[in-house]
Amino acid sequence: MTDIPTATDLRDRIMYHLTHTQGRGAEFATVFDWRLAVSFTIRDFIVTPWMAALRGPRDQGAKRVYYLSMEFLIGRILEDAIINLGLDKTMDEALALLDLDKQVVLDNEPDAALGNGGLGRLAACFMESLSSLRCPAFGYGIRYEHGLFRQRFESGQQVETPEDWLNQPHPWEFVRVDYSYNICFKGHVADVDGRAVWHPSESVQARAYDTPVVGWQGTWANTLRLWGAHPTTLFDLHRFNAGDYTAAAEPEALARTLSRVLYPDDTTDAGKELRLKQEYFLTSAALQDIMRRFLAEHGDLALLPEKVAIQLNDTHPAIAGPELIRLLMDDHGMDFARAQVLARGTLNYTNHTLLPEALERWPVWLMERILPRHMQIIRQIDADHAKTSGRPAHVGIIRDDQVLMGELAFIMAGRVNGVSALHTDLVKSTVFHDLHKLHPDRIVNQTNGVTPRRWLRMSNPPLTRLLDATIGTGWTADLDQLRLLEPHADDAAFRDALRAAKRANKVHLSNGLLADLGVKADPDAIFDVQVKRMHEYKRQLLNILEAIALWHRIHENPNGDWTPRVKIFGGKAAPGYWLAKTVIHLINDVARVVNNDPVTAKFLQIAYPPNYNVSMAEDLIPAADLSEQISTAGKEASGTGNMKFTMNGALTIGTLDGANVEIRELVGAENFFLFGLTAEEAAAEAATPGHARTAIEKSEDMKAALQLIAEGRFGRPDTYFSLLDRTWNDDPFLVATDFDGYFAAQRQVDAAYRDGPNWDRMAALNIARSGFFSSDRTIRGYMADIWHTVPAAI
Ligand code: NBG
Repeated sequence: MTDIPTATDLRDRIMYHLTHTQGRGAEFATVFDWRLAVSFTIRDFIVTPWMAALRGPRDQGAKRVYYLSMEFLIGRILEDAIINLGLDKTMDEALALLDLDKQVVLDNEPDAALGNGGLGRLAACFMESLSSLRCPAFGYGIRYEHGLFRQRFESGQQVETPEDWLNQPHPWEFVRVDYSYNICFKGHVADVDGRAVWHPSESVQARAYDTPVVGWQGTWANTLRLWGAHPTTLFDLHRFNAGDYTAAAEPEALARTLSRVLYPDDTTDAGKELRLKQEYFLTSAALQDIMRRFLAEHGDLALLPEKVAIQLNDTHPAIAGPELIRLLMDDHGMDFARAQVLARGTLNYTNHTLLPEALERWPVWLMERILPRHMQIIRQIDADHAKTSGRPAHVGIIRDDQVLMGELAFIMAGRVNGVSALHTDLVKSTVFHDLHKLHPDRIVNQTNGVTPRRWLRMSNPPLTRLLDATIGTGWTADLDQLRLLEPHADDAAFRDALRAAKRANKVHLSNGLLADLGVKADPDAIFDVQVKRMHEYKRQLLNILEAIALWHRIHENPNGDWTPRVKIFGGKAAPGYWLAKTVIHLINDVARVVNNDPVTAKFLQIAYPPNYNVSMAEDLIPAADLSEQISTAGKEASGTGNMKFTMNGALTIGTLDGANVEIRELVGAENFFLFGLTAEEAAAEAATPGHARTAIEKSEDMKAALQLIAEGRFGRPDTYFSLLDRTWNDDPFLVATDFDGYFAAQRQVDAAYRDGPNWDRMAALNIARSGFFSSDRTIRGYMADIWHTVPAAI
């Protein structure tokens, strides 16, 4: 930023917005009024770089990147913007002049929870890095009125309530009534002189709501454009005048449902007509907007691949292939072959999961009904691919009367990428094995990353102060500079300072856990954290069974030399995912018993704060000593929480899965607690009949833990009957086989933690070697290998 204001300037600007934008006098202002006044003040500083970021690429005819995603898990915006603009110190002073408590103001902002988990949070980190790197880009998503549900626990069980972030004015967005597009559904396709003409029978209007995303140092801000659904027909005045108010508002209500709620599941095919409509709504609005801008700037459609790079975040926007072809053919009179070449030169697809239930497929009859013209084009793409690639019959896009969205995305993409080295290898050898053989150059890897501005500088002030003082501030924009810390790992004074920083975060968290949950977390105990969506493959069950087995062992030897530990869980289960909800119930049941057990209380505490979200992650991760990354090998595509923990100085206990593999390689095997089967071994084991029973019979600890649950020591046994039955007889995610290895690795953690200086040394080396996991590195990779773009000039 060029003109840095003084604190009194800032104070005056805040007062101006309080009075003139909020229309409040200071004596009546609520925290909400102050937060909006502060937000508008900060927003003013973003507008100038934002305008420049829109004008510059237009004037220079530069290539733009378009990131299409059904999810952007943004969290709070205000503090991130303050820090990226370099206004943190000045703002502290300004708020002090106004006698305002900064934390109270920041905490007033609701999380923008427009995502489920890793995929959505990755999109948000990418938006920040795109701006920090000055890569001209737009993010396109949906402006859900209700983000991810809120989670409460009632008698230990998850209860969902609607999230309501737009129930109050959202100060960061600008509505663009002039950027509206009709999105059509259903109807029929007529043949007019050999050309297809779609006569849709339904339509809604997509309206743009723009949020600028400012990058580090405030020189650039790209646009996150979220689409809200509005009716295309006005409400029925006749019916209204006749007193039928409900019927009069029907078109409005119908349209609104399209952007009403985020589907609360990122790993199963929702199989719902509304979901397909949402995906098309986003994709069509984005592509119409991209085409409008492109034509205004360039005119010549042949330039499309040179000026436009579109990234499909998973298969959710995979209808983009047929939609772009449709626009080029039906609106611009292009023939199919040429349209397909241009589309393929423009589109790219990121795969985020190998779980079969998460690979989207739509029944042909549904696709035909909702998008009849697109179904025609899909058949054309498939037939053309069969002809040109000589593919075997079983590799088609349409199989068993279903449209396979992964295959469609792959065939329509210039580049397909996985999200970690291991995942990309598995993408090649499993889901897209046949397509990879036909197109051996198409799949590339781009290991995920996270933005160090939010996940270090903003969320971990004690560590940030230590880093700044030790190696300067350059790491913020160039995370590889963390390497400069390495020599300090052997310096006792540095290690003590690192321990003090971690302890400050732990004390802060501990106070919160006591106030909110009544859990007494001793800041000198190991803070052992597993936070992520609740899913069987992520194996929260393994973690809680280990806690039970440990509790049991402490009881056998209550005077033993146990290393105190606080286990912290956080995460939501999809509302219909019964097994995941049972595990939540179990964790809460176990916590209640263990935390109140006078024999074990000083050694083991379990905390499960409800409603895990981005803001909670910002509190938990900096306070963690131990990061639980214990998925069944081969199942977690990458993980991104694992990276956040590492750069905040937590050590990992984990399997060789996703990006854990790369984390371990970089931080060094001696600074990582490894256990468990490899992906290859896990696949073989899962196919072995009776594997779970065999493993349980061999493990005294696991058997004891299961026995205690079955006896009803934590809650009514019938609650857990199915869970136990599945664990003994099925156990597809190999909790039993990996149990003993996990238990042993945890005892290594105990021993390592008791040697404080060595633990701190390992933590320092984890931080020093985590630079690779910046999303700046990831975005540079996409720019070089996939989008072929360069940063804008200053
Ligand atoms: C998730 C994977 C994670 C990965 C994120 C971001 C989906 C479908 N996939 O392992 O499970 O880190 O994507 O790539 O949400």
